Amino acid sequence: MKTNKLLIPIALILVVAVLVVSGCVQQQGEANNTVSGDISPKTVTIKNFAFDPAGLSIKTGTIVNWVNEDSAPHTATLTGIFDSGILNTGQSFSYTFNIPGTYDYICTLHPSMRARVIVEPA
Ligand SMILES: [Cu+2]
Repeated sequence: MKTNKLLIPIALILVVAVLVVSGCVQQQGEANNTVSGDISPKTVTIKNFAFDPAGLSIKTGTIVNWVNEDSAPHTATLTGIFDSGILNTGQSFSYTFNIPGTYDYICTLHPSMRARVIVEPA
């Protein structure tokens, strides 16, 4: 029967097509991992007596750079973890987050200034 002879090549084509499609899906997954693994430095601006952004999610190993663009002095402080000391206008401070967790920090000069960095596993 000619019909049965045709079935094998058709089945092979289908198998190859499935392999090609799954290969593409895998490549997309790798691309997404690259994006989610972004550890490029992040900036928190201090302005109008506030940290901006007040909530920042980053990957382990990311450097965060605080820049005081306010007219008043400020700090970025989490006691025992990091402390910028007093940052006058135009001054900045960097800290590298190497341990996953939630970091709630303040300005010691104005304790109502609060913000958070969430560090996710790399
Ligand atoms: Cu302050």
